[in-house]
Amino acid sequence: MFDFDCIIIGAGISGMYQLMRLRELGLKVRVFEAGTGVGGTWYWNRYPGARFDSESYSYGYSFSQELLDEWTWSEHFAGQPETLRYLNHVADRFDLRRDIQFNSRVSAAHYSDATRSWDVTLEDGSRYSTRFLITAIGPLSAPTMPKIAGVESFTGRSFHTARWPKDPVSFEGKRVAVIGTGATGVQTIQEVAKTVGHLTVFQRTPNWCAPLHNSKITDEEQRQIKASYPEIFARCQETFACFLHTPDPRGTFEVPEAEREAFWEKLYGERGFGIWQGNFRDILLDRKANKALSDFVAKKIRQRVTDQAVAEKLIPRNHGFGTRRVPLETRYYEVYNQPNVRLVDIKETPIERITAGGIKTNDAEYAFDIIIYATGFDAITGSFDRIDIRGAGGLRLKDKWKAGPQTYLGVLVEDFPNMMMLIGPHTALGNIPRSIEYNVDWVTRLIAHAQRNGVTRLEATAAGVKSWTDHVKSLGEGLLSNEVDSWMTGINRNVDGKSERIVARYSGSAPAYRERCDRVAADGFKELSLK
Ligand code: NA7
Repeated sequence: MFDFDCIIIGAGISGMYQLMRLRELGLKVRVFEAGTGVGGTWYWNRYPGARFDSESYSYGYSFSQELLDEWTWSEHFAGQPETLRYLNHVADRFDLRRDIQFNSRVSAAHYSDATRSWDVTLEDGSRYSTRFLITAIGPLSAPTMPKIAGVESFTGRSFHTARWPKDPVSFEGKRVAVIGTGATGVQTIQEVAKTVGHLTVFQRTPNWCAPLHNSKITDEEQRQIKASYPEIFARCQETFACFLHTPDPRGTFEVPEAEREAFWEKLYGERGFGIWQGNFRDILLDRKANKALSDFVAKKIRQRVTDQAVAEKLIPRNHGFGTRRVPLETRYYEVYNQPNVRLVDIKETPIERITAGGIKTNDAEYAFDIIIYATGFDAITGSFDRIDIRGAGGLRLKDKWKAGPQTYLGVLVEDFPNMMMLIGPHTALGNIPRSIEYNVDWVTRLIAHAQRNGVTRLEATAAGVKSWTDHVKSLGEGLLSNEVDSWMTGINRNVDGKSERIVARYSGSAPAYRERCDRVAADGFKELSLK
């Protein structure tokens, strides 16, 4: 009756796994993917230095023991090329490509109540009907260029980090500019600095960065990792945000000062997100605790940067440690000790325009061969906004979410029947593949339930959406991160209408999220409207 039982938009980590699970139900599924290959985030973000900040062995898929046994991560935090190879391996191993249509960007999806189905249109005008629609479009997939005059006039080469070319770009002997110092900018800067002729970093807001401490996985470590996958994933299931790290139960000031400093020293010297996710339980809630930790990290920055005027510029003043996403780095601060690297604070000297030859601030004109825009994404809702999604009665999702997203469990939206979102707004982010696997399994259970019971129209109720949205908002209260502008609070001043903070993500614990969703499923999805 329809072209497909289910259309999935996106062949990243979530779309690939969802395809596998729906095949098991015997459904006819098609994945539409804008890129020429699988991998989503890891397909698009091939900028120099792109790398995991979560331990590789906690990040890969956990659903297949054979896959775990046969894949060998080479580093504690794998670089993008290795991750993309991994995802291609998964696609081959599970024969996924036969149901994925590449080079196919979805431009519109309209629901029809008469047929209880979705009409999906691709950019080339082709159209397909489907009972169910699943968005697997990621929270960070709509890159944004800065609103700066003259971007088009630059005659050298320029790239947004999330649209990096497949062919290598050489920086040798080149004058390179990087705009943006988020997690992406930091990774890019430290890599480009290794070979560049001269590098200029344009920083608007410094971020609190911490050392990644990456290394190759030794044979002995490899043996241990492979033998302990069940424990690794069990641990991820227990922790707050599915990382290997989880908050220390002590409050910052319950611990004597010397011990506190020693604990922070230890965390600063350890791999990964421990200093952010494995710190005292109150560092992201208590202003004084947060200030004490921020002072500790500021001291580290001052120690690592030779020129103290530059160090002061690299220390954030408008937010505390961990209240924005913490970029993990490898000799990032030392980059600024190189004679061929310059930091321009554009709060002091704003960029006026991009010129044919470079960048003009209000006090100087800089010449460049290459400009790199590490300016981030229209996060969380941006990837939805770019598709003309219309639900029952022609209601636009963009209008529905004008004042911020409203969802049921982050998966369903009232008035948008038969549409399910993977890692949509109001879901747990954290160690994303762990959240993805849960999300996909839950959606699969819902579709199986619909199949078994002859349900052809499933929808969140108004009460269900209100209760979940209120819950998500209340969880965000008191969090210092919700008092700060960042992509996590929905701010992107390069996009019209995105300058007011919203509560866009679920900030409770992942175990609590799963418990809530499990209850709904165990209860036969009675909280939904099923017809
Ligand atoms: P982010 O974290 O949103 O960072 C974007 C950076 O670009 C940030 O430093 C911005 O400064 C800067 N930016 C954005 N627009 C401008 C303009 N117009 N002028 C100057 N500077 C600008 O994106 P990332 O890609 O680094 O990271 C996103 C997530 O991907 C990351 O958290 C990981 O989870 C993976 P601002 O801070 O707004 O002043």
